[in-house]
Amino acid sequence: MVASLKIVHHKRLQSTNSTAYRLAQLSAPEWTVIVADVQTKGRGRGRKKWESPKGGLWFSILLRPNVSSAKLPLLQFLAAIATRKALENQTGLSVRLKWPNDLVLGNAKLGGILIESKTLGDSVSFAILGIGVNINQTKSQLPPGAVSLRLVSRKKHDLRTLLRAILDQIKSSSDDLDNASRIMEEWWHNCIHRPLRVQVTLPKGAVSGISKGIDEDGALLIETDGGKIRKVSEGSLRLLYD
Ligand code: BT5
Repeated sequence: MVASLKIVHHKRLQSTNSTAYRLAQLSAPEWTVIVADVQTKGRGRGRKKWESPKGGLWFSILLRPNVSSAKLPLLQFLAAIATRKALENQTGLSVRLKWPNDLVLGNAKLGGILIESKTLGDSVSFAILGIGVNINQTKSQLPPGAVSLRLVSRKKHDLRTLLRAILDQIKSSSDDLDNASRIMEEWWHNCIHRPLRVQVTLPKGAVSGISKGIDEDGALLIETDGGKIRKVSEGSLRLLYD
């Protein structure tokens, strides 16, 4: 039996992930959800900034999954497929996925997912699942390469309804964490670079080739020009159209 959702709404926060992380350390129950209308220090991976003006959906879910820390990357993929499905069901728009953590509409970035966690050896003390989706922003409120639901559907969407739909979808699929191959199959099925030519910029250097799939630990498999399969665990991916 999973606990019920507790949604805590703020007008303005630095980052919903930071607030959720602090609450987790203070023993807040899992499925506490922190939402903010505006984030003043929204974060992406590494030191990247996440633009979070009013009009988008910025929230973090506190989870205490009973899995080994090796399974944490799966949570990000599970969240991506659940968010994708909820958005598509609610809007009829075709939301797709890009490795490792992007939600994409057309060729532009609609949203992203940021997992932060505290682990004790092999076990997970808690995980913060941060999700950002551009909903009602106009073009001038979006960074280059980004899109909002409104830009494509040409209408405004109700943030609360979308939040509820995403949370319900994540909650009802959270037991699937035991089924890594199913999560990865569904993720790959909705991936925009399946199987296309890509380049992944790594912390050091870059790898290019045909993206062939994702491993159960979340790594991307790339077939390089020499025919070898390279396993890439982190980096930024772009599609190559040559
Ligand atoms: C992500 O990082 O895509 C994860 C974003 C997670 C944001 C949520 S909002 C709620 C929670 N609280 C937080 O503080 N964060 C989470 P990454 O893959 O590193 O992408 C970051 C890059 O996306 C930036 O360097 C920009 O190029 C681009 N970007 C920034 N803001 C954007 C936006 N609103 N829409 C689309 N792209 C954006």
